[in-house]
Amino acid sequence: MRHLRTVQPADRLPSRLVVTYNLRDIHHIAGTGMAKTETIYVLNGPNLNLLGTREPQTYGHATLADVEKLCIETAAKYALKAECRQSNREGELIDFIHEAHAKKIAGIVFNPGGYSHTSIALHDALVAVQIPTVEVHVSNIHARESFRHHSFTAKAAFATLAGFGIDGYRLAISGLAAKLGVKAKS
Ligand code: CA2
Repeated sequence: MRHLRTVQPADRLPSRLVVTYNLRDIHHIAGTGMAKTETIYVLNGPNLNLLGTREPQTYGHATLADVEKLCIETAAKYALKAECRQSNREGELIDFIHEAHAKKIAGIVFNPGGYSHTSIALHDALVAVQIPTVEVHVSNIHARESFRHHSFTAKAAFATLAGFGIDGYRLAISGLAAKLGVKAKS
C-alpha cells in the first residue's frame, strides 16, 4: 500500500473518523480538475512489423513506426497516452494483455494479425481482463480469402474496424475515447 496515507481528524470531528486516501487520486479528491492521464495499449500482432515493406497493394506504404506515431498523436488529442507494442509471438501478446490488466490500462486497440483467425487463447485473454478493446485490420478481411472472414478475437472486442488502411487505428482510438467517455481536448 505504498501510496496510502492516513489522516487523523481535527479536534472538532468525531475521534473515530479516519480518512484514508490514495495519493494517485488526490487531484480528483481535491477537485483541482487535474484528471489522471489514462493510458491505452496499441497492440500489433505477427508480421505487422513488415508494414510498408511488402504487399503495398494490400497493406499500403505506411510502416509500423508511422502507425505508432499516428496512434500516439491521436491519443494525445484526447489526453490519452498510447503505449505501442508489437509481437510475432502469441504468448507475448497474451502477456501484454495481462500486463494491461495489472497496470489498469483504460483500453486496447488491437490488430492481432493472423492470430485473429486462429487464436482462442488471445480471445480468452481479452475476455479475462474485460478491458474495452477495439479490433483493427488494415485490410478489409471480409473481402479477402474466406479463412480471414472469421475472427475469434473480435468476439471479445466491443467494435471492429477493417479496410480503412492505417486510418483504422485513428478511428479506433476515437471510438475507444468515446466508449471511455473521454472528449477531445479543445
Ligand atoms: O489487415 C490486417 O491488418 C491483418 O490483420 C493483417 C494480417 C493478416 O493475417 C490478417 O488477416 C489481416 C497480416 C499481417 C501483415 O502482414 C504483412 C505482410 C507483408 C507486409 C505487410 C504486412
